[in-house]
Amino acid sequence: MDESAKQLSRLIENFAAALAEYAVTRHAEIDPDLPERYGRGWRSSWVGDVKARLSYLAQAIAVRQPSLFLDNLRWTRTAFAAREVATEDLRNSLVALREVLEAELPESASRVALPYVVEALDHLEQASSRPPTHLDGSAPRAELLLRYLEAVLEGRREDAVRTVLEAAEKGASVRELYEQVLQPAQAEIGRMWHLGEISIADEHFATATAAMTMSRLRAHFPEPPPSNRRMIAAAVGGDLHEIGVRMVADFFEMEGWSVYCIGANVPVEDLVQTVRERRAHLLALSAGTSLHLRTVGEAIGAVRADPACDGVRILVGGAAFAAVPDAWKELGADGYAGSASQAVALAERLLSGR
Ligand code: B12
Repeated sequence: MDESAKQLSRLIENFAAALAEYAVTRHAEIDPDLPERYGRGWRSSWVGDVKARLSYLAQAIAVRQPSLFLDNLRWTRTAFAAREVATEDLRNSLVALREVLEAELPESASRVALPYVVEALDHLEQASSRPPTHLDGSAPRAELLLRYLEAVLEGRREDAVRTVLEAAEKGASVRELYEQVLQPAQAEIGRMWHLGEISIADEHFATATAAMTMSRLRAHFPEPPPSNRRMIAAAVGGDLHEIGVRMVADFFEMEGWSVYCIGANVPVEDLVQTVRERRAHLLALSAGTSLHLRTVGEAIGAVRADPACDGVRILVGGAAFAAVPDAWKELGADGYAGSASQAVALAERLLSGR
């Protein structure tokens, strides 16, 4: 990662609370009706929102991808629209933020940061704001996916789990059930949450059901081929998404690898220590949102800096990379894969030097 981009990214994050306060004050000057329209708590909710936006800006700067900030703005616009918040309010908030960054950041910093905000402002209203569904009637196992999702959304956990287990008993492979049922079901849950169609509680219920289904599918893992490869799978510190990283780990396990999956939210020091102690051939690092991209880069830097970790290959993945699949290069990884099955294929290729 570029050192000056990393420093600016940290600077913005460290001052996000103060910058957000200034930006909200300025927003209310631009639009004096704002407090009245949003009522009690208007200030704290806008400050929270702008603070989050600054964190996304900081991440976009860390990986030097303005499109990432624009992607977050579009994401916010969609979430706002679903909750009847006018895009005009988002635009004014962004205009206020631009002015505050210009006034408060040192000149050398605002020269880098401002184009990100200006580009986002220029393109905010372009492109459809409604994310497409992940349910594709012509996809393999579409009907099973629907039955599983319906049971989850109706709160029938055991029915949901059984639906998938029965398919496994009838011969469906665990790999297919992971990638054709559980993953799109979770993605659809995320889309529905984004659009305000389901609550956080519904998402938590769905995620726990997916985790439970995965655990029960272990009984259906195929006999693995022999392998002497070792891998570690983890999601970086601060990232709470754990299903993806577990899924990746399980795919490697099914290929016979010796797998040490340490799940979500792993601090950098523990990651380095684990790679060192386990003499892993591969480290699979996951990030569920773009809020954790810089940490991915820092974790990779720390592993690379430890001579005892020499030779370990590092793959990155997770929903954070959906909008910036090339960011792995800036972060210093050896590669990126968009799915667990692609991760296995890429790892085999990297380790056999092909
Ligand atoms: C469940 C969930 C949560 C749960 C996670 C709980 C848990 N125990 O895991 C909770 C509630 C904590 C959560 C919180 C947040 N979430 Co969330 N979450 C999800 C959701 C709905 C499902 C995640 C999941 O289980 N996916 C299923 C797995 C199998 O898919 P996957 O992770 O993509 O993994 C596959 C591939 O990506 C790949 N892969 C994954 N890791 C790796 C690693 C390597 C090395 C490789 C090669 C491949 C690879 O292989 C996997 C299998 O094929 C997603 C929606 C989605 N599209 O995924 C949103 C989603 C990821 N979350 C999102 C957001 C915004 C957030 C929050 C910021 C919300 C907020 N404002 O608070 C917070 C961040 C919290 C934090 N600090 O991490 C956004 C991210 C947008 C973005 N691009 O940044 C998403 C996409 C929702 C959406 N549609 O907007 N979330």
